[in-house]
Amino acid sequence: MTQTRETVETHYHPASAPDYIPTPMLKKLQLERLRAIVQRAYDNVGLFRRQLDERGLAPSDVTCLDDISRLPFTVKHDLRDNYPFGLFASPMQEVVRLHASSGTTGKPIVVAYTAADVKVWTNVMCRTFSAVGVGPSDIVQNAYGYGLFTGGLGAHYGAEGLGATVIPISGGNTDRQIMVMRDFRVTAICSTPSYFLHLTERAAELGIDMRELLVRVGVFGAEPWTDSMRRHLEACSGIKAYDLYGLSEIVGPGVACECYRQDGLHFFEDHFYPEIIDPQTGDTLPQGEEGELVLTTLSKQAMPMIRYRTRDITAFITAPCACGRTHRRMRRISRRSDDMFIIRGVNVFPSQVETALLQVEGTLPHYQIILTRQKGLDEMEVQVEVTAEIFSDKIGALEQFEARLMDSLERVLGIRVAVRLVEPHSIQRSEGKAKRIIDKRNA
Ligand code: DLL
Repeated sequence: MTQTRETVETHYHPASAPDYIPTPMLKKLQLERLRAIVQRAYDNVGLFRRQLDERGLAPSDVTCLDDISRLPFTVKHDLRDNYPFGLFASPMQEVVRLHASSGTTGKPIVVAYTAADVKVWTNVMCRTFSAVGVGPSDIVQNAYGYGLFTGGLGAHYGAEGLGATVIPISGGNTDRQIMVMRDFRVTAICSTPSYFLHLTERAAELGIDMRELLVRVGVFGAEPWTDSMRRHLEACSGIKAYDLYGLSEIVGPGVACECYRQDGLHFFEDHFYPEIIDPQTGDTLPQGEEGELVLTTLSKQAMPMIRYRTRDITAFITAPCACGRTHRRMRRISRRSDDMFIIRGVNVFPSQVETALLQVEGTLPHYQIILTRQKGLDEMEVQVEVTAEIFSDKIGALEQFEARLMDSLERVLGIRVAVRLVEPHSIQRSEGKAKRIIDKRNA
C-alpha cells in the first residue's frame, strides 16, 4: 500500500515523542546527561582525564550547559593516535559492535557500541525515518554499504525498528537494484545522493521511468550535496529527497535529519549536543553564524565523544520549525573545512562548483575537479558531463557552452577556471561517497 502525501506529512511514530519535548525540559535532560558523560569519560578515558587535569578542571565544574565551552576539543587525530581501542570507556565484554571509517589517509578510526548504544542509534534512526514519513507499511531499499561503514546497519536497524520492511541490498550491482526497486514495490530508498543519481540514470537507460515506480522517499547522506542536486534528483525520480547527517565518531547516520519541511536538519539533541565554533579561534559563534560543527555525545557509553570537531561547516537555523519539533536545526552541510582548497589565493569548495554548474541547463551533476601544479602555479580544471544533445553539438556551440560554464563558475568562485566538457558516463560512478577532487599537485 502506498501512502498519500497527506499521510506522509502527518505520519507519527511513538519513537518520535522526544522530538517534541519542551525546550526547558530538553535543556534539563541535556545538562544531566552532559554531567554524567563528562564523569564517565573522565573516569574511563585516559586522554580526556589528562586534558581535564591539565586545565585544572574537574567533571563537577560542569554546572550549566554553557560550561561545555570550558571543556577541551577532541579531534580526528586523537582517534588515530589512540588506535584501535584507546578511547573506549567500556570494557570489551560490554562492547557489542565495532565499526571503522577509513578516511583518506593513514589508519582507520575505530568506534564502539554497547547494547545500550545500539538501542540509542536505532531510536534516532527510527525518528529519522518517521520524520520523513516512512512507516511500517513502507518497503525500504537500503543501498548504504553494509560492513564497517556505519550507513548500512544504521539505516537497517532504524527502518526495521519502525516496523518497515527492509531490503538489505547494500551498495553496488546497479541493475539488480533497479530490478528490486521495481519488482519488490519499494517505496523508500537510502543511499548516497551520488549513487541515487547513478541509479536514476541507469534506470532511464534500461527504459524504466523512475517516476512511474512506487518509490516516494529518498533518505540521502554521507556526503555533501546541494539544493540544486536535490531538485535534480526529485525531478528525475519523482521522489522527495531528504538529507540525513551523521558521522562514525558520534554514532553513524542519525545525528540530524530533515523533517518533511525539507528546511534544515533537526539534531537529535537529547543524544548529541551541537555547538558551532569559529574554526580558527575555537570560540563559540553567535547563533546563526556559519562555522564548524562540534558535537558531544550525551549518552554514548562505549565511546563518549566530548566536543568532537567534525570539520563540517554549517550554521544553526534560529527560527523554530513549522513541524513542531523543538530540537535545533542546522543548514545542510555543503562542505568540509578540509575539502577546501586554495587556487590563486581564493578558497574553493566542491559544493560551490556543483552549484555553479547546475545553474546552467544541459550540465549533468557529474563532475570532478582536477588540481595540478604547472611551473609552481596551481591550476584547476572542472570536468563536467553534459547531456548527449549538448555533446553532439557543433564545436562552436560546445565552446560557447563551455564559456557559459566558466562564467557561471567565475560568478560563484570569483576566479576564472578551466572547464572541460566530457561525454555522458565518462566520469567514474561511485557506489558510496563520490570522489570530487583529484589532486595531482604533489604527484
Ligand atoms: O557517512 C555516516 C552516514 C551514513 C551519514 C549514511 C548519513 C548517511 P562517515 O563515513 O564517518 O559517516 O563520514 C562522516 O561524512 O563528517 C560529513 O563530512 C559527511 N557527511 C555525512 N552525512 C552528510 C550529509 C557517515 N548529509 C562525514 N551532508 C561527515 C554532508 C555529510 N556531509
